[in-house]
Amino acid sequence: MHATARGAGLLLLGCSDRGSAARAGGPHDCAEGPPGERVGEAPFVGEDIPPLDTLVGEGLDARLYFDHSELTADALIVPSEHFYVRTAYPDQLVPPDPWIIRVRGLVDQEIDLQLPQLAELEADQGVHLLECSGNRGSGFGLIGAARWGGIPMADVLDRIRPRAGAARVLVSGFDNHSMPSKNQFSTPGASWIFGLEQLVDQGAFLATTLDGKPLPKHHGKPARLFVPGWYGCTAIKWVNEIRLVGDDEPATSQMIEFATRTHQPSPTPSLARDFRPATMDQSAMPVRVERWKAPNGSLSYRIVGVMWGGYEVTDALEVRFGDGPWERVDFCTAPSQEQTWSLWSHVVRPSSPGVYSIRMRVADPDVPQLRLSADWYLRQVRIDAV
Ligand SMILES: Nc1nc2c(c(=O)[nH]1)N[C@H]1C(S)=C(S)[C@@H](COP(=O)(O)O)O[C@H]1N2
Ligand SMILES: [Mo]
Repeated sequence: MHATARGAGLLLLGCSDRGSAARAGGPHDCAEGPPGERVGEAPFVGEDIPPLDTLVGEGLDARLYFDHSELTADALIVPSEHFYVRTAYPDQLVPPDPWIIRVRGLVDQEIDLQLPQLAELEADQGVHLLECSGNRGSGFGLIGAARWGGIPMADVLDRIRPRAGAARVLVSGFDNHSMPSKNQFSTPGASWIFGLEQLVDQGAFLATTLDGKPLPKHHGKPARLFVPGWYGCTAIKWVNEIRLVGDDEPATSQMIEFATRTHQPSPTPSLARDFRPATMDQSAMPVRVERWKAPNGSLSYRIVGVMWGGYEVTDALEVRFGDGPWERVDFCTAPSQEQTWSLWSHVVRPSSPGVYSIRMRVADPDVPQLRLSADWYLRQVRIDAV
C-alpha cells in the first residue's frame, strides 16, 4: 500500500508544475557549488556530538553514530561498517546452529522454522533507510541508508497456518545482555506487534544481508526484521520468535518504551491495536554547511542536507536560515519512490557573523511532517566570517 501511495505521488509530481524537479534541468549536481572554491565548513553548535563512526558503550547502551557530514550524491549508501548501531550483539547470545525462529501462539501447529530452510526465498530487498526513533542530539547520527536483502515476511507468514482469532503478529528477538543498561530508558526485551496485513503491505522482510553480505553481528546476525518506512525500534534484531496473537493483545514493553518517540497517542494505549503505525513522516536535516569563496573574495555558505521518510514523493522542501525567508532547496538527487534519502543543497549569504538556526519544512500542508513542525531536526551553525 505504501508503495502504491508513493507511486501515485510520483505521477502527481510529473504532471504538476508545483515542484522544482519538474523544472527544466531536474536536480542539479551537488558536486558543483557556487562560483569559486570551497574553503572550509561552518560548524554546528549547541550539539553534544559524540565520537562518530566508532562503536562506544556496551550491550543495550552500545552506539555507533554515523558521520553523515560527508554524504555526496554518488555516495548515499552507508558502508556496512559505518552503519549506525543501537544495541550491540548480546554477549549472552549463543546462537543455535541452525538458527531457529519459533512459531507460537494462535497457530494450527507450533513449529521451529530453521533459517536455512528459508534460504531459497532470499532476495535483494533494495535500498532502505533506517532511523532510530530516538535520533536527536548526538549529531543525529542514528540514521543511514543501506542495501538490504532477505526473506519477505509475506513468504514467512505463508508457511504459518493461523488459528481462528489470530489478528496480529508479535515479532521478538534475543535481547539478553549481562550488562544492564545504565541508561534507564533502555530496557531489554525487543519485540513489536504488527497487524498481519500491515507487515505484508509495508513489504516487511526478514533481513539476512546488508550490502550483499551476511548481516554483521551488531545488526542482527543472522536475521532481523525490517519494516520499510517504519522507525528502527520496530526492526527487531536476532529474531527468534514469531507469535500470532489476538486482537486484544497488550502492547509489549518495547512498544511502551518507544511510545513517545514513535508519536503514539497520549496516554499510551495499553493494547497493541491502538498503536499508530511507527512510520516516519516527511523529515529533513542539514548535514554540513560549506564555506565558498567567490573570485571577487565574497563568501557564501552552502547548506547540504538530506530528506527522507514521508508517504508520497515531494520536492517542496524549504529551508529557513536564521530569521530569513523560507526558501526552496535544490535537490542533488531526485526525491524518488525508493525508501531512501535524497540530498539537497541551498546557498545563503548571511550579512553578519553569528549563530544561525536552520529550520526545515515542506511547503504543503497536506504532507504529514510532525517532526519538522516540532523543529526536531533544528540545527544551529556558527558563521565566523561573511
Ligand atoms: N533485539 C534487539 N533488536 C533491536 C534493538 C534492541 O535493543 N534489541 N534495538 C532496536 C532499535 S531502537 C533500533 S533503532 C534498531 C537499530 O538497528 P541497527 O543497530 O542495526 O542500526 O534495532 C532495533 N532492534
Ligand atoms: Mo531506536
